Amino acid sequence: MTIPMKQFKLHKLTMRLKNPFRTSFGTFQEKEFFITEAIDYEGNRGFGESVAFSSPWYSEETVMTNLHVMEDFLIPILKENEIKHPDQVTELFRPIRRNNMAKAALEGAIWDLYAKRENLSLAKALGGGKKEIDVGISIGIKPTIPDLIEKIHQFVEEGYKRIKLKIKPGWDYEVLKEVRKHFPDTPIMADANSAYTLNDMDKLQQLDELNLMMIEQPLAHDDIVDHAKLQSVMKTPICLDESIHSIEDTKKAYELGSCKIINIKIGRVGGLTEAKKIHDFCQEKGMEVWCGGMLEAGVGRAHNIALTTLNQFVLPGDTAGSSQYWEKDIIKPEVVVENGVIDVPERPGIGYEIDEKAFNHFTEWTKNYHF
Ligand code: OSB
Ligand code: MG
Repeated sequence: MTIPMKQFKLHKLTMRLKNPFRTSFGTFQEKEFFITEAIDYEGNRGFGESVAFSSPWYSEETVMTNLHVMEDFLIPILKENEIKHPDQVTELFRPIRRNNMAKAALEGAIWDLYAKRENLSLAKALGGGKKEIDVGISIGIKPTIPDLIEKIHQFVEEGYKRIKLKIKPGWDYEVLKEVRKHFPDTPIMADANSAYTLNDMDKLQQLDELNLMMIEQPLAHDDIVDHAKLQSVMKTPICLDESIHSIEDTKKAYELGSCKIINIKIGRVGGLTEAKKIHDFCQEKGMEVWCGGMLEAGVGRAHNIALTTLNQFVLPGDTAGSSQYWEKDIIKPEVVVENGVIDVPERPGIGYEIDEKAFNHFTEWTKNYHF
């Protein structure tokens, strides 16, 4: 059995977040991205989403490098090779260095197409068993502490299972301390997006007082050595995000003791197959994982939900409901969170349909690649 691919499409979309999302490295509001579409001879359509941002702040990839790499290198590889199972795609793409978000965008569409052809939900195709998943929410840096407290109240009320707060030098210990006073028992974590160095050791160690679930990526985006030094003197678990691009990175971080928790993002690690490998390794070692977010539209959100059904995703992820981000999402139904839980769809593939009207509204152009 092969997956006989007739055509690939790249759809370029632009959507606008309801509210600006502020991190230590910059503020997001316009979101440009690609929806990838893999089509077979029977008319089945598999969808993926590219998660790179417009500027190379989070990682070196951008929307435009994704286009260049997909169009000039990755799609030609798919054209030349017969694919039996989506697991092969990672291997086929291996000669192309990094560019993991570009790879994941295409691999995701092939996984969805594969699952639809097999009449399986993407969650089942990946080996996931959960019927529902727990989710938290990530809150950006706010103008004032009262603004932040109000937001947290709202999300705790809505039932989100944990609150993640973005921090940076000048918006850290004092803010978190005040938040803790208002929410003594809420599961709270902090994400620094690489805003600190080992020179800030004292400041970071102070966070140990606040009973945080974890601190995400406090140090450099490409470091695993300094994180090990920091973890050895901190009680709060360190979670790595930016530093982990592969199963190899995961093994090294584990051996060095650079973190106790891993945030798995499908785009950052080059696709669902690699994400699953990281998951399996962490499960074997007893390291907890959760699924991160990249302010995705509905297709990317659906992929995150399917991945999170694997057992070692024991901590709530960042895949909040569609309506937290968008006036209108591109899928139907939209992703709905009730009491901090998403019901995993059982329909074939990603389990959500493209809302053609909304999709066309946000699509700037589409390119076709015939196989
Ligand atoms: O570090 O997880 C991150 C948003 C943009 C870039 C990086 C990150 C984030 C988030 C939000 O924390 C995740 C989401 O809600 O999709
Ligand atoms: Mg992060």
